[in-house]
Amino acid sequence: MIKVLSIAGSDPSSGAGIQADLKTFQALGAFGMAIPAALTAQNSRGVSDVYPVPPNALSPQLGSLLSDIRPDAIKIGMLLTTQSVDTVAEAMSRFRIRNLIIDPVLRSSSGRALLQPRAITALKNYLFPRALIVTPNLPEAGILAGMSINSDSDMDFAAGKILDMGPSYVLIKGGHGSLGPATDTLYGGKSVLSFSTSRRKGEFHGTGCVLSSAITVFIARGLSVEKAVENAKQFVDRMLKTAKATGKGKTRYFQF
Ligand code: PXL
Repeated sequence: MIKVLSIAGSDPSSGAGIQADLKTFQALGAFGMAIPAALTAQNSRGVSDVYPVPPNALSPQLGSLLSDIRPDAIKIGMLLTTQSVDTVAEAMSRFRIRNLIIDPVLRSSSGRALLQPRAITALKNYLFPRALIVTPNLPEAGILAGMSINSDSDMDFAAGKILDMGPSYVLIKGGHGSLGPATDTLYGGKSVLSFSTSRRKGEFHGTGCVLSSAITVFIARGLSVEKAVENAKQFVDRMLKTAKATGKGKTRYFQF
């Protein structure tokens, strides 16, 4: 049995966040677990509010679970506050977690801050050094590296800056680019690897959550980072084909 844990935000509409992570874990045959580290109010039209989970509610969830069950890999998503970043980092250190996949969620598609600006430094300083992979999209990579990314060489430079923060690998997701195929670029291995799938028209909810959760399952199974990313990217591409508008908004949700 492969056991995986998501520590991330709650999306009641369940296209993103811990709910989407659990669906992904289930779809890929793993035993999924989830700890909400932040809450959102949202639907298919976007995020209308965010609420922190205070450290005195987050820390015992981590301590109780991790002192009993050891996940084969852990995914971290939306954390919202510096306090959540610190609390999660402390637990990752205390339980010596190694297969750590971090999706550095900064904003929702609708533009809401999902990580407070002052928490970005804590994420970089206390969690990135423990990460096997971090998976920013292009705008997130620019913010993390403190630069604007307008070319492939900018992206290479930003990836170098993020790798200097301590993760073994960084996967920069190009889906937010405007032209050509959806290409994700993996840095940190012997060579830079690109993974391309055809660009699907429309707006999709939770793509980054599902990708990072799928990577987490494949890492938990013992695959190399390169193979885990390739398999996860193929999984997301398959899910994109059957995604459907689910509420009144036009964003499409994966149908597991
Ligand atoms: O897709 C980013 C994301 C991650 N986690 C939660 C979210 C969102 C986007 O809305 O709500 C909980």
